[in-house]
Amino acid sequence: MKEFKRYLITSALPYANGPVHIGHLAGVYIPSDIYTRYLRLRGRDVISVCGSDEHGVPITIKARKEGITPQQVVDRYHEIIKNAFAGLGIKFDIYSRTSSPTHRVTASDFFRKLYDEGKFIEQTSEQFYDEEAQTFLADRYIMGTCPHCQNERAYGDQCEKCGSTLSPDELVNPHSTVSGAVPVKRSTSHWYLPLNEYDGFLREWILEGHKEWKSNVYGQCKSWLDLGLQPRAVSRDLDWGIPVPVEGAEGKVLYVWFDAPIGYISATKDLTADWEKYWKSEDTKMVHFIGKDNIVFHCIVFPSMLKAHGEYILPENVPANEFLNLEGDKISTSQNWAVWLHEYLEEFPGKEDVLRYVLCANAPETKDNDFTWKDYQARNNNELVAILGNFVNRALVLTKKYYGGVVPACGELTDYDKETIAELSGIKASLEANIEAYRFREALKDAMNFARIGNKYLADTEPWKVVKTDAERVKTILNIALQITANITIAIEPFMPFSAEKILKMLAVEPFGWDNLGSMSLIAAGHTIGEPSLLFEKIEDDVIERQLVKLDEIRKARLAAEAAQNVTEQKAEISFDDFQRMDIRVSTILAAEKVAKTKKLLKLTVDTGIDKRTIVSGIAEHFTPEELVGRQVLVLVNLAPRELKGITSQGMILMAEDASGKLELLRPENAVNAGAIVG
Ligand code: B3M
Ligand code: ZN
Repeated sequence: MKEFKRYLITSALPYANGPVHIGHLAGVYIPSDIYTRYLRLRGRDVISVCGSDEHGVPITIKARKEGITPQQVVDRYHEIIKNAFAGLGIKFDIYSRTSSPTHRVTASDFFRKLYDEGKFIEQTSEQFYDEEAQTFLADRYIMGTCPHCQNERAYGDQCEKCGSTLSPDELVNPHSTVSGAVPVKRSTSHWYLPLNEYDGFLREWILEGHKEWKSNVYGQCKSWLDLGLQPRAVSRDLDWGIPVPVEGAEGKVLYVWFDAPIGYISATKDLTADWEKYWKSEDTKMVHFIGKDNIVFHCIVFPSMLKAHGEYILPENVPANEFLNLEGDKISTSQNWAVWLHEYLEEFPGKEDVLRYVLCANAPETKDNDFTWKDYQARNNNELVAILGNFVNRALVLTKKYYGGVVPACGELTDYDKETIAELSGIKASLEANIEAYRFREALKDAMNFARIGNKYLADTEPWKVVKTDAERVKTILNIALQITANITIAIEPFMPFSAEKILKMLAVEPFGWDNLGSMSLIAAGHTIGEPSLLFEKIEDDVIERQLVKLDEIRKARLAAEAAQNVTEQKAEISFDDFQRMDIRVSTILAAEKVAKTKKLLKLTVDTGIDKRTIVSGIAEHFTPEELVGRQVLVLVNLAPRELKGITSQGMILMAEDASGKLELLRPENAVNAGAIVG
């Protein structure tokens, strides 16, 4: 295997259109952080770069929705995301952003070099255009039915339901997500990277040269190549993004997937003046951590760009993960179905490592996985508290109790001691092999094995009993238990850095290097340890219950929103005369009171302009009498009178009700005289 001198770790740049959730963490950021921390511990030359992806349609859509500018959107989420990562101990050497000046120059220069060298083709084509909003409809600006799975809400670049990559032309019944309009075709010209010309290079580099890649990644690349690559547009007609650096390209910006991966280069430049040694030397091992929806961009598109550019290295590996679901449903930012990192950090202070542990233990490395709060609780209580926390606590508390915190000397070893030590010394190689092959779940099990074996060692040797009969023997037992505890601080650091630090403090020692892992002489006899405290605490049912209630409320809100979209079919046709026979007048509510012994009925006195009359209306559950008095409403005045609870109702108040039960009274936008005729 090739030996590399340095490592460049990249993690997918999160779109700054929303906060980061557990799906992002399990898929990308926890694995990349584990890998980077491991390399740092081993003393390797490693940098880890990330940053916000601040261009593209997801940002402009969010801005439109909230009535703010794209810049305000990215400023808000950049801060939230950056702080949340730091809060969970995800330690990048730089967390940059693609709206930075360095990035603008780097991405422009990259494009310009390829342009000058004739690496693009320019093509005019007919594209969907929204005449109402006066904008071309690329990517997420257009929605329609997925030709593969019939999902009616597939986007112009991707179907989120079945995961297929789409182009707007493939959508059935396309419509604009900006205005809802049915788009027309308009011609526009763009620059394309002819991916088809890179087919030979990609086949040799991936299919021949990287058979060791994860099978999900390799498989996706192979099927892309087998389907045949097409030229891919690298510009867009948008007003948010990096302007295409070519004369006559007004109104055109770089496609977000062209500029975003160049963000890895810009971030490195912002980190160090020595950036070229990471990007331009074959001695650098570059690894891209991403989720499975980004595979094509990192394995096919970006490498083709890098190849076309010619000065940069290619990734050595792209260990993409599958998806994490939440309580059985696909995580979705737009549907608010997620556990948000910034909220978790607020609600669970001090439990950063619990989330890191659970998301790694349950990471979707080979298939989609499910996060459930019950599993979170069980792993905390049965694994972190019962195994890791329990062992460390016993070793430290017993040392305090028997020796006032002074580490006892190790005496003669029994056969059982030797067996235990032999078992421990085998873990290091397995842990290394697993991390280096991106099998972090297995690696975490290895790390936890130190605690498992330690726990068993104390249970089998029973120092609390032996102390009454053989005080010398107990010194050896606790010396070994403390050496295991010291080993734990090394083994768990990549996974649970907060706990590793806590244990180091309790042991009152400085951090150890990776090479020390497996050593049984990490803590000298005579050293005085610090104060033991609990590493983890049990999570009670009510805490989990609260999270489930929170999710239940989100689920209900989503169902209501979906119901609201279910429009009832049009009624049978009527003639103009039928319509003319209805006399609808703007009326003012003069008085309102509840009808006794009913829940729904209100007795209203209204001024119809013609007369003052009584109307009984079933709106008591939606409005209080006080909020109605003085309001203008529309009344069907020539409806035959009806008797309701002994009151004669002379007309009907008009209102609108959606499928979710939301009800609104109709009224003129501005006040008019009572009696005004509607029609
Ligand atoms: N922002 C997409 C995503 O979050 C994208 C990644 C860019 S990596 C260069 O799925
Ligand atoms: Zn689909």
